Amino acid sequence: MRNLALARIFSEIADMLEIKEESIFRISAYRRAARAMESLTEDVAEVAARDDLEEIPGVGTSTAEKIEEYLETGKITYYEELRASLPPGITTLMSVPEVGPKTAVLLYEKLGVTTIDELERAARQGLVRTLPRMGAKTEENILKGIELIRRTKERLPLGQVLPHAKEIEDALRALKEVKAITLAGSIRRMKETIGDIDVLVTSSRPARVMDVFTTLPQVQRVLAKGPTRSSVLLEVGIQADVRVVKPESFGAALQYFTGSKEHNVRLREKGVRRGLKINEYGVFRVKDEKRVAGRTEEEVYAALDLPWIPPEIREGQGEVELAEKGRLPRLVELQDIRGDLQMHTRWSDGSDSAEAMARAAKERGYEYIAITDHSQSLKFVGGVTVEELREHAKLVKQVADKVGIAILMGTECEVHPDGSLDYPDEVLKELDIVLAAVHTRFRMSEAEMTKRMIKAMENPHVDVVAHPTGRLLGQRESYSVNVERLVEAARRTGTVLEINAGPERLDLRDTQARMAQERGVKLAINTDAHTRYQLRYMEFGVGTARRGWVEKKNVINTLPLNDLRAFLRR
Ligand code: DGT
Ligand code: CA
Ligand code: CA
Ligand code: ZN
Repeated sequence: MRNLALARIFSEIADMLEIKEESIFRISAYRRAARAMESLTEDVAEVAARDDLEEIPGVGTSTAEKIEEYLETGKITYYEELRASLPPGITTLMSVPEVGPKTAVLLYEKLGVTTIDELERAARQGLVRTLPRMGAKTEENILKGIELIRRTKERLPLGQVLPHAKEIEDALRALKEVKAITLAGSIRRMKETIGDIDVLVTSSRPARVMDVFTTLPQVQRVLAKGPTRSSVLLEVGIQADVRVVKPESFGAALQYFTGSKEHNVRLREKGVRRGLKINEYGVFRVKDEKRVAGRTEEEVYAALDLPWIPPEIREGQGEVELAEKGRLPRLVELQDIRGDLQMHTRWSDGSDSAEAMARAAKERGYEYIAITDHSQSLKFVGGVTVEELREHAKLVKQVADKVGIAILMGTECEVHPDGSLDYPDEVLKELDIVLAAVHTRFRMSEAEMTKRMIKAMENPHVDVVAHPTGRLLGQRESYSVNVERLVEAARRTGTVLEINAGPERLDLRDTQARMAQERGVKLAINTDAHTRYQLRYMEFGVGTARRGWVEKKNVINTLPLNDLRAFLRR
């Protein structure tokens, strides 16, 4: 799929136009196009083949032409020309959080910096602070930003990797020589970032599988090719490994290569105590090497007197002990989700109408949704005024009737630095659901931020705290906040904490969600969709919840509508 490559190009074009101080309309058109490419669920080449590019929200005539040029020729002339007109490396510098277009140009012109390594050196030597408008604080933030991209560079967010992994899986499954195929490794465990893609196959002709795999169009470079195992580097910048195993070993291999290492160590220890050896080929009796299991994963666990353990909790965090006692939690499943309680429309910064969102939600089989646009002070994302909010509430009723889905009228209400909310109580009172969130003034001390958020939770109209820590994977650390104290306050005030399913958020993260559940806090799993396509992010939120051992009974958007309404009214 070329979608992500195009997203990257459009966002780089926007960066370059920003450097050139072009009109903000053109810049935001490219940013919108980049976002559209990122969230498009089908292959952009297929949309182009139907001649429907301009139907994609966020794609206009000019960007559609560029997409076609790219699909036909593999490049975009306009992009190449822009690049050639700027000093080298400027957009690379802009990939560092804290470095905007003006700063990038300044760094290049005054310090001759063109790479991230050079930028790091200059910052360490204290040269950055000597530039106009910069100080020691900016310099320190630049170094932190560099460290952040270094740390996350070799791993990619699950949401970015999974579509590519599924493409490979589908391409190989289509071969008549392939009998069984599954994704293993951290993808199967739904970890928030992925180091590489692991695929397992059983096949009558391994050599054919290897040939097809190593010549897939997504492959940039073949790293290793063998008779039953190959590794490639994909265009998106991640490695993929495919292994062909024997049918009698498929379950054992799946168990082994799903990991985690820590989980596997626990199992092997358990095996040793029973005179069993466990490896990727099967489970064997030590005394006579007899194979006792291997064809299915269930068999492997059963050989150890264990029930099958869901991949998401195979992290060596107590799951084996619980399985021994037969007390594994009943983890929430995607099918349990009856609605999505955070989404944005064109009324603030979303790309679709409330009706389009409602229709897409209904198609997913949801019983209800909440429309939660941004509140009035967030002008940069089209925050909704009180008058507009009341108007929207009326419109939402009509949309609900027309589409045939229940719609809760809500808001994602900004929490001011002093902990007060962005709408007065009498307005909040009229809404079906109030999400409170922080999008401004991130740089408070931990004590101040914690106080700010707890104050918001103490408002009786606040039902949910959205993306409680504010982190953006690989882009921004969470703001300083004491999550334990948030959880404690949530329990005390009966406030629900969100697991935001956006692949760059996943916030609360797995371990925090687990702590919240243990301390008696209810959770909501919401996509925060800004286009109708992003409703599919629910999968990542559910994956994160499962990794946090979260049970259905603790997730409010698994409740039938009436129970949910009663819960929100309490
Ligand atoms: P990743 O790729 O870093 O996101 O994480 P994984 O878990 O996919 O790790 P990966 O790809 O290195 O290996 C896949 C699985 O194979 C891993 O979860 C457990 C198993 N595995 C790999 N190497 C070892 C090892 O040295 N010992 C054991 N027990 N298991 C291993
Ligand atoms: Ca892996
Ligand atoms: Ca691997
Ligand atoms: Zn938001």
